[in-house]
Amino acid sequence: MRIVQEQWTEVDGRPIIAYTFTNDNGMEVTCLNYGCIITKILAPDKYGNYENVVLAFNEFSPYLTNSPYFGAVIGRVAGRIREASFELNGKTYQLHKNENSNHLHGGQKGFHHVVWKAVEFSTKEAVGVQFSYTSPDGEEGYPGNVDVQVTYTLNNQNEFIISYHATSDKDTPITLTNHTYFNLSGNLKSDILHHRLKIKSNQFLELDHQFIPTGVLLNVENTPFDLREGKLLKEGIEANHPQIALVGQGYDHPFLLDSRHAEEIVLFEPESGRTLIIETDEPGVVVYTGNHFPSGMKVNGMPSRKYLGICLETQALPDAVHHPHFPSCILRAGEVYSSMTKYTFRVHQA
Ligand code: G6D
Repeated sequence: MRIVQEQWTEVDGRPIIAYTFTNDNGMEVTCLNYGCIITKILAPDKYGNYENVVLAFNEFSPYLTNSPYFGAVIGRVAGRIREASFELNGKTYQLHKNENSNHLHGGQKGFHHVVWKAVEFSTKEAVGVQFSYTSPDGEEGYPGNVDVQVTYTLNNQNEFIISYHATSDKDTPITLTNHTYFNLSGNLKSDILHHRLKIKSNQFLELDHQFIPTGVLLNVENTPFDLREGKLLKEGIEANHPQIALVGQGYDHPFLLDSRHAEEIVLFEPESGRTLIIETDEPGVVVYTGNHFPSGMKVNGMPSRKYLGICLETQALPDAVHHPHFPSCILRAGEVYSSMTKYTFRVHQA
């Protein structure tokens, strides 16, 4: 087990450090104390080649401006909040409108733009870093002083675990996730169209033209959203379905998970044999197939294009503050928000 620190730059006079942890098999994770951004995961293919399986920038400055949230923690509330406002305990709160009239991914200064305090740790079995931040009362319009910890842990079973913990001195909505884009081909040898995705989910959320849940839960049966037996992403992305077309011919949808910690999400890339198993205690996962990237962007040093990576954002359902029939995202004052997602990297022959 090894941890290496490297200072990349400074933001507001604070050092931005890259932490690279390596397990005894050679699997490697690199992350920044800026936005808890994961910039690299080296995972083996079926021939034992370790290659990067996540989208990132090769330099820091794009993370300050036009990042599509590559690798970042998302909060206070992941997803969109309609009209950037919500009512809680009889009071209406107005959030930062950072996408038209709506609030997206925690706002202008969401957790992806925060310099986090970092404390690394290493044992015989695991290595990692604990990030922490106190979001002050009123930040981006949210109530409560919220203490957040995000812990990244890599062990020798090639499991990468993200755990989240938060407390607040006032009732407040909170939905944390990680916005890493995976591409298991390794070093972006291809896009994700020939990846296979399996999700144990019978229902997904209908979106409106602003990509915000309408509140309607749709059955996956006989639709491109039926991933229960696994599906080639190309087949789903190219399907003729109004919800696929709505978001730019792809997925950008929340799925309700039917199980917890039972291989509920499996992504497979046949050429490399890389398999990513995602298990979580969250009720949902937002699947985003990179249908929109800012033009002129370089990803891992290459010109960006559609479908270069897939996000599997395990989380509570977006816009839950406006849908009482969704699992609640309200953290009560004095209670504890706790969430964990495990990413297990394996190899399988096709
Ligand atoms: C687009 O609608 C999608 C979001 O789901 C995604 O998180 C973002 O791009 C990066 O806005």
